[in-house]
Amino acid sequence: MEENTAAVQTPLTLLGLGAMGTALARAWLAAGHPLTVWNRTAARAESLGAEGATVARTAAEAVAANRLVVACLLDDASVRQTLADTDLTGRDLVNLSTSTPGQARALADWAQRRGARFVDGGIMAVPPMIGVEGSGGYVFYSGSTDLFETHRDVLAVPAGTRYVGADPGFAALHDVALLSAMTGMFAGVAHAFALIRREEIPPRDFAPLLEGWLTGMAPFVRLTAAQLASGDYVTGTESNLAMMVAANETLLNTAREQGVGTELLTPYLDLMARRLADGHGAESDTGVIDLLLR
Ligand code: FVH
Repeated sequence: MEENTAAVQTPLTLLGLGAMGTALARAWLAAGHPLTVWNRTAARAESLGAEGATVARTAAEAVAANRLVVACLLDDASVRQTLADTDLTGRDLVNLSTSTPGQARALADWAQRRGARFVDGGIMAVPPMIGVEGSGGYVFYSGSTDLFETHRDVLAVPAGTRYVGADPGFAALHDVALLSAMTGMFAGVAHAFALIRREEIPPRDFAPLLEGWLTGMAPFVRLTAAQLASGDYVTGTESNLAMMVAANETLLNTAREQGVGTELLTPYLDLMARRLADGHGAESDTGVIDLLLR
């Protein structure tokens, strides 16, 4: 993250002052960047006005104020609504609102047709991590390389930056891929806590065991990547599908014994069983990925 220095003071506009937008605004103000803000509900901009931001009355006025315009709004629809009556000619638009890759690509097309350069971003952080050195938070960016290079320093103020390519959909794709993996992990965690829920196992004692196990298992993603790259799902496999599918019966039976639903487990276990039935027992579960592709 940038030092609080007068040397780099790119003026910019921020549209959207929700929890994330407000955190971004405070980080840029703290770093000395002249900031114009706009929010649909004007009252949310008042405190930032008192902290040094210029508060625009309309989105059009905010966009007109600076070349660099950042949107951090609820979703794609709110970005479209907000930008509908603005003049984007000559603007560098950075969209940090969560979107699908398709929405990001369509927005990029739309913005470019209106005379703007465009970069999409996927924020891998929660508001308390924004502007905090060493928090580990970062933002995936993709789209116009020129825009990203021009504004790399100011974009690095709130959180680290990872530029993942000229395709404007790639930031959203990376973002959603990581969020989807996290969702699967949360599902597994919910099931694990449900298994012990009625026993005299304090969740607080169980939590460090769970954390340690998940941390220990995380590097397996590198084996998956290596197998996908080579197309060989056997080499490097230590726990093969035949063994895992057999063990899955114990997972399901334990859930039944504990009076716990299996709905969080069965979608994945069913795919493993299908892959085994297709004759891939010596492989790891990397082949499940191929079953998912439609
Ligand atoms: N907060 C988080 O933990 C996550 C971390 C990862 C990234 N997400 C994404 O960031 C976008 C903004 O999230 P947020 O936390 O700021 O969200 P809210 O606090 O709910 O604020 C939403 C803002 O969007 C404005 N808004 C909503 N609908 C419209 C609309 N139709 N037209 C104009 N503005 C709209 C809303 O305005 P208001 O309700 O105050 O008038 C807020 O400024 C988001 O994509 C997350 O997925 C955050």
